Amino acid sequence: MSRLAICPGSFDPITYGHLDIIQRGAHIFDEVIITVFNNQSKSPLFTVEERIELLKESTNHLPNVSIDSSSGLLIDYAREKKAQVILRGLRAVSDFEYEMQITSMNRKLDDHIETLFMMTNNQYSFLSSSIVKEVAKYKANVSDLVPKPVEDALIEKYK
Ligand code: COD
Repeated sequence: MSRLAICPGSFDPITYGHLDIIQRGAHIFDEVIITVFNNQSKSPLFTVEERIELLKESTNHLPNVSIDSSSGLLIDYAREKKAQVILRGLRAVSDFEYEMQITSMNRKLDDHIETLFMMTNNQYSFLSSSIVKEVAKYKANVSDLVPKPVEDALIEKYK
């Protein structure tokens, strides 16, 4: 049976931390779908369409990875796609409480879909989309934090 993982997130924008999790997931699963959701508690810099485009440009070297978006519940989306796994990254203890909350709720809604966590690579443990946007806003160099298309898009946004 073919193994499908959903990698959900805001991806506003994708960073090398996200990409690391996606690449490692792509080695384990037959197929990975990166799904952009609008996290209600965040006000995004990039539109969903822009985030999708940046994700496509940053993952076009990964043949078993595709990009999608959804405005519904993650668990409904995963069920509809017949995914076995929801793949998430964990950076630090500070991520844990939030992740535990949404994982517990998702399991209550559907206990057949497993949430799998991957520890971040040490070099990206400090990295978040918010920090990248903060740094880019003040025109500092973000080339070692995000893929090139994202770097260009950030420069354009904050021109
Ligand atoms: N290293 C490793 N992993 C990282 C790094 C890094 N440097 N940075 C981020 N990540 C991981 C995150 O831990 C996460 O797993 C993934 O990458 C995406 O991160 P973000 O920040 O882009 O995405 P989030 O956390 O804002 O995504 C939240 C969701 C959109 C998944 C959530 O809000 C959701 O499920 N929304 C849909 C509605 C729903 O079902 N809500 C839950 C009801 S219980």
